[in-house]
Amino acid sequence: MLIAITRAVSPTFNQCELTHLSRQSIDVALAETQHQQYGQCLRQVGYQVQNLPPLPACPDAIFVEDTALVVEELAVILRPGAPSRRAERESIALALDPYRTLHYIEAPGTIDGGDILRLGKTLFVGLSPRTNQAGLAQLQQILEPYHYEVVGVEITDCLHLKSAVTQVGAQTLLLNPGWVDKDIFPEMTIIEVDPTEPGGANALYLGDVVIYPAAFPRTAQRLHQAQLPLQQIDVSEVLKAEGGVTCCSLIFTSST
Ligand code: CIR
Repeated sequence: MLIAITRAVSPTFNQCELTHLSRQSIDVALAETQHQQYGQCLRQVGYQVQNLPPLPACPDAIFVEDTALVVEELAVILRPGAPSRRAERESIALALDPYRTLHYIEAPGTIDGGDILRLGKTLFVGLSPRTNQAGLAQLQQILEPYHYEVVGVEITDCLHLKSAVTQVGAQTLLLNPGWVDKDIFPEMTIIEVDPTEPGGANALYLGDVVIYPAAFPRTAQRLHQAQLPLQQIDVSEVLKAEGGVTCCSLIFTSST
């Protein structure tokens, strides 16, 4: 069974963390509608969507990706780099507990899930202001028995590694070369974002479908040209909060 864990928009979404963007007013009602459409997209692809209740005390709680890493063998409850986001962990742990054995990143380690790009058995981990070496070392230790390789990656000028690069095909990445070095991925075909759309590197690859923000039409054209099966979606309000399409779900398979 394909599972997607999501979380409803916080009524306090306008108080979200911002690092590289200046604050623009978020229309919370519109964000809710867009979030429902996002959930609908996942359902159409075959995911059973488990939408958790909002956490009003946590403005950024819609971005469930940052709180956990789920692999086949286990789940890791991450420790987000922004202190305002740490209270999101508890309910994510409760939601994942039925599906996986849980491991935890402990202080002083920090990792945001937006910094983890998984390609097969390799996990590339962005060394962003949200993710530190202690967090990376703990992740390595947790995953070593299962033969995952954890590789630290330098990024510049963006929030997370997956702001700069995401998977869009079995052997294809979508990447902003200004934010991450494409030579880190020599075995992959690279599609670069259109230079006028630096924030366009975050796509959600689901095998048969690539969910992609409507806000980046020029980059979308490049993805169409590569014959990737795009499903475009309006996520304008999430983009104002420095989020993207990967951030709003935790995607995994379950045997139960
Ligand atoms: C934050 O700064 O934590 C949120 N406003 C945005 C998090 C986006 N998450 C992600 O890209 N994985």
